[in-house]
Amino acid sequence: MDRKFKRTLVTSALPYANGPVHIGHLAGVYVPADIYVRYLRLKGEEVLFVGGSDEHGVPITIRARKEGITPQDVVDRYHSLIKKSFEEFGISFDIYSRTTSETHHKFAAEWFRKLYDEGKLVEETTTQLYDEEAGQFLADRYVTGECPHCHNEHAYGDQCEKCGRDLSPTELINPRSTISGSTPVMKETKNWYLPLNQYQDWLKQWILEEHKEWRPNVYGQCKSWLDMDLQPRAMTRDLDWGIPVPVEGAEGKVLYVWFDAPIGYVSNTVELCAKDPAKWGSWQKWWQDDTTRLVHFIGKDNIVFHCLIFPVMMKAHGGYILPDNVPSNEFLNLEDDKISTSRNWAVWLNEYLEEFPGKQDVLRYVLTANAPETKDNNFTWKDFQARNNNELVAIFGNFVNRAVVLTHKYFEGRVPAAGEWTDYDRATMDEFLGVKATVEEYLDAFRFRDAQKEVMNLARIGNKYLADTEPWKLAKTDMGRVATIMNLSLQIAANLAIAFEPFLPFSAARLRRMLHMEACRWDTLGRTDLLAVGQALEPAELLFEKIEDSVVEAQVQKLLATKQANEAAAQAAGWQPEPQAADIAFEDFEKLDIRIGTILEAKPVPKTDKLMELLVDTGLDRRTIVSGVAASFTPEEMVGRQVPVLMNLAPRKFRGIESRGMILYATDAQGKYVLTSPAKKVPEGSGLK
Ligand code: B3M
Ligand code: ZN
Repeated sequence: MDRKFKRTLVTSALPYANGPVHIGHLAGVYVPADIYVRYLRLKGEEVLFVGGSDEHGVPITIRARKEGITPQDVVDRYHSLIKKSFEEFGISFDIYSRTTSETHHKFAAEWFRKLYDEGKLVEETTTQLYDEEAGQFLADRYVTGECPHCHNEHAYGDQCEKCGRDLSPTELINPRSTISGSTPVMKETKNWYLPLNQYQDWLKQWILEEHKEWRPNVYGQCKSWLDMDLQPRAMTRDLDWGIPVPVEGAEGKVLYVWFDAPIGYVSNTVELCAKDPAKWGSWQKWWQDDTTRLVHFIGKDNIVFHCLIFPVMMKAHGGYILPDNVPSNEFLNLEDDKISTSRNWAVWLNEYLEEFPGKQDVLRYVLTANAPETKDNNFTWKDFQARNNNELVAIFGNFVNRAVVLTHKYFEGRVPAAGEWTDYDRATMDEFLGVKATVEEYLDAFRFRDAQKEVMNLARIGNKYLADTEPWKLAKTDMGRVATIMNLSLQIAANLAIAFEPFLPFSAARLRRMLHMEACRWDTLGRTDLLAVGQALEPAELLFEKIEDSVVEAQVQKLLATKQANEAAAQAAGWQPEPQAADIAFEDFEKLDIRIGTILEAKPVPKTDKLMELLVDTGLDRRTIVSGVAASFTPEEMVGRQVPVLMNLAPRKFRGIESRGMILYATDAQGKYVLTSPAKKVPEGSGLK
């Protein structure tokens, strides 16, 4: 750590309490943050890891309205679900609180009030869409209408989901309120703005000059914002869910969610320090003392808020330290497709644990191995399986297992004393020593995937050492040599228990129990005396188990089903009925003889994939009808059904089969046929009138 710093404060983005968390969240923010704080703690540094749920904002109110419950119900449900998921995955927050807490409401309101009193906010009146029936201004998502670009009728006030363009609610053609369905009117409203423009030069100096070391994606995004003229941004909203604006005449207004959410990092610290001041000291020590180093872990869509807006809020308030770094990740895709909550295209953490109980570390490992650190990355179930089977099982797990099993076999489960090292032993240990420095270098630079790869290399070194020295062959002739090999192998295993702790905390803890290691300190990494001679080991236990093809195949099938459901829904949304046909005379209608018949037999016509040969009881006769529906139904679905038959269609031949008449079906949005039957059974041959 840089000398001027004495401690590190790590924050990770506060997820919206609007749905469960998925692998994208974990990969982008929480696993890297957790690796980092575990590493610092292992080094004995003073560190505080703050998390919490973001419980305000419009999407929460929309979900509540949709489900007919209150926003408080929504956030209560998801806050506990999210908190539980994080605990289960070993994300080791020192505090995980929520922005609906009393402490937070008070703290955020005071912050706003201070800026207001000191004239640091700009008051402005604008006209916005207003729902007169509901008596409420409409946030962007509360307005729908026709997209001016692609003419999708269901575009939202901020975005058209069909063509993907950003919109403003006033651009919509025929805007409608989603609350009452009425047409909104334009109405004046007063809000308070943070004049980002006044801080532009300061931001340029601070980021573009003084933080060139930030990740290129973060620095680049900041630069593109700062190359444009920053605009004042409204810090209040006309909404009834959030923290009331603490100013006279601001009834019905709340703080903008992005004003209060980052303050949540501070108020959660306030809450923790009040709870246990002996352990944590004052919250000011963490936020207002420039010997504290602040690091924000976030996803790339949060960069502007953490690098520009929150720093301006802190600067305007005064007294606060600024982030030293903002390691932000790109996005993780799932099976080559963007993760999406609304399309249910995700692996939800709670579901994962139901299907892979006890396999938290496997997911942590795979997500770090594919961490989207410099570009968007992809999660696939095949890769998940391969990394588990070929790396965790075959390298790390296998090595540890062999080391412990052989020690039980030859030395009654006690660490044997090493004799003289050979050159090969020495070369192995030298290779091993280099790993520590490399892992540290990567972790200090927030390069977690490279760091984890190095640690896995350590296990590889151990595995190779055992394979090359083959102690099981020496056991008959040279037990002295076997003792040395097993001693060194166990020391390598003990090193792995330390080095993997930030990445795979559950497996590392199990390994430490197996080896009876009490201490786990980073600075002992690389030593070959971590386990004392004579120390007893627990019986060997497998750290990882193979994942079979059928298991990942089931996951792929589950996603496939989601995809099909999504496609069907999308087609249904875009489906348009055919325009009405030209008028016909009643006499023309009377010419059609349509009756109900029962399908007696059905069989596909050989060498076609479309045609089905049906035998139908029409009441007048039993006749053959050929129908082009083989892609829509199986014979079993058809036999026994009553269907409308157009009786007097002139006979036609299909593949040599004479078809007399035609069966009538409905079609769904995908163009598939749907059987249509009378609501109750009727006699065969009864006419449709
Ligand atoms: N709630 C946004 C997000 O999940 C958000 C982060 C707040 S961090 C202060 O993208
Ligand atoms: Zn559009």
